[in-house]
Amino acid sequence: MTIKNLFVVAAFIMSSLFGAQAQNKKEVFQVAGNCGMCKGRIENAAKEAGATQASWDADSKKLAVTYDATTTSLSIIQEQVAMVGHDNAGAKASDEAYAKLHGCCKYDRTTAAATAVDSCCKDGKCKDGSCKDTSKDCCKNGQCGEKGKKGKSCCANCAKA
Ligand SMILES: [Cu+2]
Repeated sequence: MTIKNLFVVAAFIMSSLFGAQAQNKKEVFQVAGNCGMCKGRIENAAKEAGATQASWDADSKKLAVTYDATTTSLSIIQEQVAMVGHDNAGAKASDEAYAKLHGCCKYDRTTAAATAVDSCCKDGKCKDGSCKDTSKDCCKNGQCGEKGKKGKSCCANCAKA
């Protein structure tokens, strides 16, 4: 092996080690909420979860996020938005988180629920295989656990277990 070849090999190894490219993705999804306070809370939560841009529209109830798919995911963002009290297309807020919302932010959950789906499971599988919320007993180590049952709030489609 010549010195030149050695350099080529070394350069290839370096680029595969450090060459992880940002993968910017843009997604728009429904998030329940009412007012300007909701807007701030929703957008902050999305950014906390790694979104580089987040913009929620109070009229359409749509949240547009931009994020780097190598550092976060849509489901992580949706879980974080639910964590601060806002039901959304990918995750449902806990009753506790909803109860903590300011009075003007308490959106109508009966209609909002129609747009929200179960937070961890789709078609009997944890979304993206990346469900980290082990407090939900249908999810264990990123998969629907043996307790996953139809009727669990997080796992309505998780019928097999
Ligand atoms: Cu509000």
